[in-house]
Formats: sequence, structure tokens, C-alpha cells
Amino acid sequence: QRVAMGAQAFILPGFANPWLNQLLPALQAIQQQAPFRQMITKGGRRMSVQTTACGELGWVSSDHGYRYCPIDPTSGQAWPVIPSCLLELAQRAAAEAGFNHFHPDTCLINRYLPGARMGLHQDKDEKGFKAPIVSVSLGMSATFLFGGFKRSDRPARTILNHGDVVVWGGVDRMRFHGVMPVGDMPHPELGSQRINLTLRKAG
Ligand code: MD5
Ligand code: FE
Repeated sequence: QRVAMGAQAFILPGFANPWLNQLLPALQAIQQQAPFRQMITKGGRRMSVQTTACGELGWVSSDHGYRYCPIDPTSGQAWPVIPSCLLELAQRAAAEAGFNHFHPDTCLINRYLPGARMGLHQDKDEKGFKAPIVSVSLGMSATFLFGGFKRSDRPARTILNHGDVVVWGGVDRMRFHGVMPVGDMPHPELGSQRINLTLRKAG
């Protein structure tokens, strides 16, 4: 099943489910190597979401602004590798949305505790915008905001649940988007958190 949000943006409800038995333990291992931390926005505010990454690159904020870096500044080590099950899931999802040969070099991992949110923004820290972004939602449900090409365009709302995958590419890659403050309806397996994985080609 494939639900179109735009010409090249698709929700694949429950698409991640067959991989979760492998993916959830792999995520635990990543968090041990590269713990969640809170990044600082360009405006100098602490983001409400907690962030980590895996892959050849990881997204970090610093005094120099936002960038993708091969070293985790917290550990001084390379980021953990992208688990093979996650790579396979991302490539299958991308293909389902019409994007073959997706080779992500990073997975940004965002954790939302109750009350955490993400304001409307565009993802433009990657070097090119030809590759799609594949997002995997885990844990508590959240209301996702799918906007237009101007911040002032009124966004459509859609609920993303545990196991849902979304693919954004092509003409829909630069849309403004965000996440409404997450409530506290604990998920049976993951408890009071939402984790979102976004696989990207950043370098
Ligand atoms: C989330 N994360 O649910 C979202 C999922 C982020 C972020 O926004 O930057 O970490 S990714 C949603 C996304 C990515 C690229 C394009 C579009 C949406 N879009 O055009 O709507 O934590
Ligand atoms: Fe984003």
C-alpha cells in the first residue's frame, strides 16, 4: 500500500514491520556507541528532540552551524555503521516510491520524548537534493506537518505510526515540514518515546 502525499512523496504504512525484529536491537546498539544528545539551533536554542546518527556521516550542530561530519564529536570516533537491515529497508522503500539505486551515506536518528517537536523547516544541509529521503517512524505516534515551498504555506497534517515509512524525493524534496509536539501515549514496546530515522545521501 502506498499513500501519495505529493507527486513524489509517499507514505508506506507499516512498511518497516517485517524488519523491526532486527532493527530495534540494532538501534539499541547504536545508542550505546553514539548516545542521544541535544543539538543547538542556529538561533542558539536547544532543540527539543534528541539526536544521534549512523553511517559514514552524521549531522551535527556547532558554532560553525549545521554540517555533516564523519566523526561523532561526542565520542571522537566514527559513527556506527548503518545496520544492513536498515539499508535494505530503505532501499526497498525508495524503490517502492520510484527511486531506484538509493545509496544513503547517513541515517539521522531523532528521539522525541513527550512534548518534543520539530518546527517547520527544509532539509538543505545535504550536498545534493537528487536523492530521496526515507523516514522510518517508531514508537509513539506523531502528527507530521507536510507543508509547501514557503514557510507560510499552510501544512497538511498526517499521523505517522510505529512502522510507517515515508519517502520524499524529486519535486517534494524541499517542502517545509515539521512534527507537532508529541503526546504521552506510551507505545507497548518503546514506551514514552518516538524515534524517527531518516536515511539520506548527504555527501
Ligand atoms: C521526523 N525529521 O519525523 C522528520 C522526518 C528531520 C525531520 O524532519 O529533519 O530530522 S523527515 C521528514 C522530511 C524530510 C525531507 C523532506 C520532507 C520531509 N518533506 O519534503 O516533507 O522526525
Ligand atoms: Fe526535516
